Amino acid sequence: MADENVKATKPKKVADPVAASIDVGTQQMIQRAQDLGIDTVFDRAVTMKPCNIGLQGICCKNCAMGPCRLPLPKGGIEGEDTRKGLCGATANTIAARNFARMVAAGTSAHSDHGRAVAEVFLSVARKETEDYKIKDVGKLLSIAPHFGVATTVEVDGEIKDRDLDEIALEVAEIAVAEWGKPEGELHYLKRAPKPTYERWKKQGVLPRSIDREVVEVMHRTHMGVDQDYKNLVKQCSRTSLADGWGGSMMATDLQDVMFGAPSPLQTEANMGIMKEDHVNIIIHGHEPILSEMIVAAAQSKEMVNYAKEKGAKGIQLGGICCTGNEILQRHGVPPAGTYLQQELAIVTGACDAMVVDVQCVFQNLANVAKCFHTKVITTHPIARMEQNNVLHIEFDEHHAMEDAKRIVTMAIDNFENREAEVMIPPQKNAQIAGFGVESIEYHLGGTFRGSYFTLNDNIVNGRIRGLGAVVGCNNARSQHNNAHITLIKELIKNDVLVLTTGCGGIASGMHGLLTPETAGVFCGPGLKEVCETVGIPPVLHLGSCVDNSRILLAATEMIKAGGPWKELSDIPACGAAPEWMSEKAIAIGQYVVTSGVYTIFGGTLPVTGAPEFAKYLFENIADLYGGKWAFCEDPVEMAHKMIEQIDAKRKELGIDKARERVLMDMADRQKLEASA
Ligand code: BF8
Repeated sequence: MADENVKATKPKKVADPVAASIDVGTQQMIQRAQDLGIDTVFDRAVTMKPCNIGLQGICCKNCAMGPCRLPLPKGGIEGEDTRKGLCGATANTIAARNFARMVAAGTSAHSDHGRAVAEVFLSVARKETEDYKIKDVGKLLSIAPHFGVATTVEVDGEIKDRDLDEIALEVAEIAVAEWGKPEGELHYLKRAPKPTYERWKKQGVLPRSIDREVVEVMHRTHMGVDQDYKNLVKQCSRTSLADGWGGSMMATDLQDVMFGAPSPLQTEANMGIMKEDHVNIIIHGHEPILSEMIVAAAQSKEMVNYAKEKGAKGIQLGGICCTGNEILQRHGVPPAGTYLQQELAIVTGACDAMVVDVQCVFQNLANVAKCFHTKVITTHPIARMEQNNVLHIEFDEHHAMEDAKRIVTMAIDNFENREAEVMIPPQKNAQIAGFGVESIEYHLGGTFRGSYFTLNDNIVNGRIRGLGAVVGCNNARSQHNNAHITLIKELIKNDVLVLTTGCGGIASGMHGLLTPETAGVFCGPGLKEVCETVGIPPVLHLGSCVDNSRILLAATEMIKAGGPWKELSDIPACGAAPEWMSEKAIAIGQYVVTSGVYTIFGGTLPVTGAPEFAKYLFENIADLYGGKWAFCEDPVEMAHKMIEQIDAKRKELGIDKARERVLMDMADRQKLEASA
């Protein structure tokens, strides 16, 4: 009896806030939640251990004879790997199937987002909506030829510009068809450098249509279909290309057409952007179709005046996750935090409404909101929540502004209902965001030259050692933001220019790495010189996760501008997702590898339980595409693995000596001059 009492009063295990995040504001809010008896993802990560077999990718639950679990013995396997499921599926098959399903899910998420954007664009082109317009005509004209749509027409022997409405309609119809066309291949694949495209063709991985590749993954991974891990990986490549060079790329482009291509702008990042005396609306999710309208509604005089009538000084918008990145890039709306801070934004007690659409949204938001006055509003027909305190206001592009105003009004009306003491952690940092293919060209190429020549030149001459794309999520299994920031600092210290997207971008902003001044503090001498000369940060934020397509196209522009590289796999560049958690990250990793780039993930990778399959991804796949997967837990070691790859590429290109010259100090140079 006495023992039972002891059990009943045993304190609940909770996270150590300092061990959970490197951000002081986040630590404060974790502590506050714990003081109020509210559990957050950080606490749940302490109390719930992950399944070790699933973690290694070797649990098969694709039929009702299973789940079959094939644990890898502690000391590994010597000789033949005889592990098999009831049907005989090997560890390789099981891990490859699971991996393929992650690629399919990630591709679906990005591409369904892209489809929604394409459909809204079709409504615009058909003039069925007043609320969305073509904002960036230049972008439309630049992408039209990639869909095979002419932008000029010959009339009586004279070349004339085609009617814009006609171009828009053709582009929209062809774009929408990319998801389900019965034959052919995706139009955008030919945007890749020719040798890269030819490799894909030779390997038979040119995606036909987006939906088809995803369906084929689901078929091939059904019980008793594809039982050759190499053949499954081939379909992973084809499907992931349908994401990176398909759904994601079209999402980015058509969003730019409707909402404008981003250009660099200054703002702030972290929860400290919320204001006690303002109505705070946090926009969370991924599709900017909704968030664009909320921004417009919240900035309207009518809504601002209404907020003032209700006793607030104004309306403060903040973003979480990638929809936050979308409105950051185009409007300078500051991010309130990364993926792991979504619950904490409510814990401030100052969040009057959290408006969500799709992807990366915790169901626990509803539970946290029950402890405060916050209204959680779901807006997407495919993403609702079962809890009864969640409101659902379905957003429809045909009356988008009306819906957005309804949501903003609801948030304003809720301002006076704040009950708990408001506690907004003051931490925030200034940042420059809004980079893209066009703005990198402008900043590094100059207005006259307008090309990637300067970037190429600085890589060839060694001031910039290479490029590192540091992208992706946070993961509550590791210290929030630590791996992102440690990795990025180590890369820029070693003269690697960093491109970032997703929550990696938000983390960089939160920790002050997105300012030009960062160069003087953290960069190696070569990168510092370039950044200070052209006035850019050493870490360039390129947007949301679908905007990884901007990184692919920036690399393609480098090839077009001329240089020692002919295809993507020649460029001294690497990709990394040090804190990944989402299936979308696996899809991204696979298309980056298939595009020819060394890609390293941190945390865990669900392939390690099948050593032969893992070896295929870590080594052999490079023979097919030039890129390969890697895995490393420690962010400093990860940086050095990337640098090693970058240096190896420099050597292959014969530009390794140039860098040695750049790194000579003044005394070395004088010695050299004296001896000459
Ligand atoms: O698409 S980086 S946690 S928000 S999945 Fe999600 Fe990962 Fe953040 Fe953006 Ni991308």
